[in-house]
Amino acid sequence: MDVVRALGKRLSNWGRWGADDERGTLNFITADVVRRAAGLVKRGQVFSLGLSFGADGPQIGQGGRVNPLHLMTAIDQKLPADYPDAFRYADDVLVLPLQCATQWDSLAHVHYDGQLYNGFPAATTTAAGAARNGIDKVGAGIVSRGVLLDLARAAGSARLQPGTAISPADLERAERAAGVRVESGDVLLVRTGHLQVFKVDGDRVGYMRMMPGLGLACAEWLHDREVAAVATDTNAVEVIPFEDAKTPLPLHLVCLRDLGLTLGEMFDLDALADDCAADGVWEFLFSAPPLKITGGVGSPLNPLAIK
Ligand code: UVW
Repeated sequence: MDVVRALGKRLSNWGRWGADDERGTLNFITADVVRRAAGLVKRGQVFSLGLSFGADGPQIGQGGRVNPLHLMTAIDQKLPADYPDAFRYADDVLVLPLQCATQWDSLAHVHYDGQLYNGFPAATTTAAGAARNGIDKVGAGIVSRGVLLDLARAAGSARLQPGTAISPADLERAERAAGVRVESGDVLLVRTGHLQVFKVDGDRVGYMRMMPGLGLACAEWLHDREVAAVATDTNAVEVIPFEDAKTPLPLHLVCLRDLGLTLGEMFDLDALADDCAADGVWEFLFSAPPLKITGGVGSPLNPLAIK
């Protein structure tokens, strides 16, 4: 943990946007950034980057995370009131862990040494939810320029192998391959190809337990480039097994708690990557507003990329 503490202290954004800030690096998404992102829509083609929320999702029950339970509460119902007899309706209910499929981790998701991002006490998260840094605090986002870096393609492979730690040099190689540079306020999407372990192989355990991902050294790169949020096609953004077996989820700790950098997980980037490879354009308007779940530490999503 000493490495995490030292790096977190050096890269800390606490106080940068005021003592009450609960948005962290999303503050890099200025009105100018949004205006320029809107200008990237040329063909009007929309890509859904979300997995479906259903019983056949990727979860294996680890840590209490299960796939969604979808129940019908009304089928072919008619209202008892004085509606015309021909009117019928259906209703339903969904029970799900907020982290079960494509999602944002809010800044209340992880902490160490008793403090969340911006120094709020970890004890502000209770059975009632996150009073500080909850996902509801970023309801007006997250819309910006999206940049896709396809690390698998840049490495000349369909998928990076589980346990592959992505370095800043790897990110820059993918930038050069795409002819794009990640800039202040961007949402960075990193494709590893690992989602195919679930989607193509149907191997949920293989998908959820080990994965390629960002190494801890990428935290400084994300900080220097003023990335607003980062998302990948894996369950953890960062590499598992961890680079130091004694320090689990170090990138989560530094990014969420010290930088205030929102993390996105289980994004389906395959169709978008194919399109970007075909037209050579790796930037687009990106929109993935979280649900305003009061005190939520995450939110399920259907992110969109629009080219
Ligand atoms: C944890 O497992 C704590 O986090 P995540 O789902 O964000 O990888």
